[in-house]
Amino acid sequence: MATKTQYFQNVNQIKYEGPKSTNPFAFKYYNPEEVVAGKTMEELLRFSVAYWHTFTMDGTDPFGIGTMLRPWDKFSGMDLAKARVEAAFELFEKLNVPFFCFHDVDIAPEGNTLSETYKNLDEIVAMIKEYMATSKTKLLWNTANMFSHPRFVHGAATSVNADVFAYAAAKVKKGLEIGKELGAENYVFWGGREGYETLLNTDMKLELDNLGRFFHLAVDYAKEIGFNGQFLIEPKPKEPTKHQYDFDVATGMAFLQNYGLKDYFKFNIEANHATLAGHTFEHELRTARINGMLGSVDANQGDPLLGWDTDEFPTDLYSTTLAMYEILQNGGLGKGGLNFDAKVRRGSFEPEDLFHAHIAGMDSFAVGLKVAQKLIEDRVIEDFVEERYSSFTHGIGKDIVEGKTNLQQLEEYALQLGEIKNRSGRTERLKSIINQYLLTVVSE
Ligand code: XUL
Ligand code: CO
Repeated sequence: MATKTQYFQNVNQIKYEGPKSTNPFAFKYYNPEEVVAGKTMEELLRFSVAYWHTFTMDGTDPFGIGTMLRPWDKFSGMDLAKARVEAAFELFEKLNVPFFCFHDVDIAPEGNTLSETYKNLDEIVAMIKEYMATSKTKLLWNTANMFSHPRFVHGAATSVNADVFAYAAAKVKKGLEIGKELGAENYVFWGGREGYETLLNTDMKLELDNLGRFFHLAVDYAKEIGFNGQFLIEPKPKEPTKHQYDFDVATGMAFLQNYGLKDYFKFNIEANHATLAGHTFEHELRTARINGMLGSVDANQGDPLLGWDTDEFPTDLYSTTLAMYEILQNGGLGKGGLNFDAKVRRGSFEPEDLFHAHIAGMDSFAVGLKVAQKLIEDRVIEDFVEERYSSFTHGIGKDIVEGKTNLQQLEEYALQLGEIKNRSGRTERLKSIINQYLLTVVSE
């Protein structure tokens, strides 16, 4: 049997070696088999590699051309697409990740016609399926790229041009077929150009109605072909459009409710999109969680000094802790996972940087998981919050919560009140406790 081409010859299987290890190619905190909260880390964290950032992104930025050294770049066209599949499964296996994600255009080049594009996709999907048959790595989700090609200049489902709507629909139809073929756990919609530049040339109502129609068509087709993946909307407030319709979880929820779609969708929450919307990562996770709509996560982080979607690998332990707190309180992610929608910096251009980046991200979420679990086990936040809201468990508070009062009764109650006493929210105390837990878990 011919030996497989090795694209990452310098890197062997990445194993857990513990916090004292100085081996750059080892996990220090992510131990896939370790049981936390009754499940293994692998089952709870469900890590996923993003095909686009790891195998197709070349480091281009608005001021310069690509910098990435990728051994598969000696090929072009379909040969390049095939080499990327080989490289991808080598990396998945060496990192021991259970999932990956892709856009249609990441895995196969677009042809001159839609039929040619389909042909290319079919060939690569068959190859991926063959690799998946002997690999543990499954497809977390796939999606259609409906924002890069010039035809999507005015959007896809919200385009001014009905031909573009039809073309986008065809891409999603194909995407659902691919998702079914490869057993995808979810199907994602990120509305890259589903928004507007200026209201001066925009029929906002028609665009939103069309977006609602588009999602219904997808839901109907999924039912028709028996695709059982969870539909996910990935909110983002802006970039590339000035105003994106899926601004944040709350806006997305209102949209889904308006168009009768709420039962068919959950959210894929990306940390850097949350911060672009002026929220914290944990705010978006909480908003989705308390509404039963937390589906999956694009695990990355932004940079407050830059302010755009920098898609950095997540290394901020405070943020991974608060994120894992939400995820654990959600009872895990179900069909979702932690997808590293993250790219190595332009200066980190060597192939091995892809491993350093994923190891950093996986270790950071493993720490977050352990700290969050300990906080929950000790009921640090729960007890504090329960006590803080205790006025709603008896007397007038209980009546309010149970809907047993009205404005007149509340007025009578208020009139006989003396001086109202409030208690401290203890923000700083709570933050210092979180630091204590973080430092204890990390040094254990
Ligand atoms: C863009 C982004 C996308 C989606 C999938 O900001 O996050 O990569 O995750 O289209
Ligand atoms: Co994303």
